[in-house]
Amino acid sequence: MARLNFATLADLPADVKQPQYDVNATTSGIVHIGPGAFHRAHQAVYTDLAMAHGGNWRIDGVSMRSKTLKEKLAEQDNLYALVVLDNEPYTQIIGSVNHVFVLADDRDAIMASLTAPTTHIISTTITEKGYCLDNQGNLDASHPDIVHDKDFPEEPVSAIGLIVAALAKRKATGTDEVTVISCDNLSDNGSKLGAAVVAFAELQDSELAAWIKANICFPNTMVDSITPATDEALVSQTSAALGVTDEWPIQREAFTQWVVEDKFSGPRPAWEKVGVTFTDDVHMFEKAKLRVLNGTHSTLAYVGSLLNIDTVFEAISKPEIEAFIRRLLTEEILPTIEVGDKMDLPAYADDILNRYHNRHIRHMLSQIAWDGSQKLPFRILNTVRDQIKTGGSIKQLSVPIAAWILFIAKRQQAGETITDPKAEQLFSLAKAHAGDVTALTNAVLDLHDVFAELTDNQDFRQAVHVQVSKLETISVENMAQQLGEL
Ligand code: CS2
Repeated sequence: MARLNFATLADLPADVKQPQYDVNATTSGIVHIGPGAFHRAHQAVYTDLAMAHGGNWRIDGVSMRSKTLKEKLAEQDNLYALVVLDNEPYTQIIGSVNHVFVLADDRDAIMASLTAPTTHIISTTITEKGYCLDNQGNLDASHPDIVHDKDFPEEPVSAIGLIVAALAKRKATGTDEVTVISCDNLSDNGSKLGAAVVAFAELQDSELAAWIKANICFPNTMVDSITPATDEALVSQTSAALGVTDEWPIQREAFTQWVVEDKFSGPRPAWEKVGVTFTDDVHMFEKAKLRVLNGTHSTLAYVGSLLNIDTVFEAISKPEIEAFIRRLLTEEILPTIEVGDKMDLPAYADDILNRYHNRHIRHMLSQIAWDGSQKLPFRILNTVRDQIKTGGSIKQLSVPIAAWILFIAKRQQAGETITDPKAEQLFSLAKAHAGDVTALTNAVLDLHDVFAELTDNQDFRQAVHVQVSKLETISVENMAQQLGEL
């Protein structure tokens, strides 16, 4: 079968949407660090649509480690299919990715792109762990990658180090019209990225740090679209439907949302013309999304794993689980989110649960379960803190924490792995306390770099222990009682 590329675009089925601009005649204007599935389903799609309104905004992707994306897309002119799986499915060819670089092999090309006067956006989807932050959300100067980049600033291995190296060169050449945009699921993502970049620059050159603070904007954003990982089934189904081979299509739900703080230090694509919301206050949107969607996602991931459930759809389709998620939202998550009259929060939560009921999407709980030590602080623990501050209940918020601890124990005892920067430490605790979940719970709650001051909060610790003892014996048969009692 022929390959998806510029030459075969004309042969695609008529109902496949295609770029509405001359892709070949358009050059790069964005460098994106971490061009994974979410980026290619979200920002790269908005940018593809925006280029129909003019401008040179194609994207040079920078893979910090994996070579796979570069290899697979290189064979197809960096084109790929976006497959929207919903009640009204469609397929759209995305042309916005211009180059894919790999840090280890393409440093010169990456730096040339980052510092080009025509590059006006540097964006990131590097996941929570990519920011190298401590438990207070500040740059962790002791992080191995940060230590390396301080010693070898010309050969950075962290996104923070790479951005600072690029900004240093842009300061020297006077090409300051660039905005750095975080597209990750952190609270105050742009502010945290900017502070980490300035803090790292300060370690080397206080004048550079001052210049960055004065000249470069780091807008906060909220990003949202459920994007399951690409699997072999998607590759074969998409290639069959297109009639040409696409080695790396992307699947996504129809819903997509991007809210961006209107704070730029240079030009940007006409994103407002394709549905992106620009506002002065992203905070409400990102708090609602992180806590309502990502908080319940992580809860489903760990509770579902204890019940041997594979997907979001299967988990939310169990009435006992949906009833628990609704109680968790109504009683302990929604009360922590101030929206005034700007948002109908209960309706927002209902919409998100309806999205979970999308039977066309196989969103693996095992994918959502990755990086719990990095995700739970933003998705659950900040909500716990707010509830404690107001004297609210944390009984049900303790469930995802308890389920995460049991998830670790279960995976370790089964000889399976977990994806988490702290996997080795977590597994060593699980091994040391095998068969003693009380001791394991105490050991995990003692992890100050995850729980910060909650480590010493006895009410929180007790609440987690209570849920551990209930969830330890949870099963599909008794989950109504175990979850209903919570
Ligand atoms: C998910 C997110 O994998 C996960 O942790 O919770 O990727 C989620 O699908 C997106 O934030 C939805 O916008």
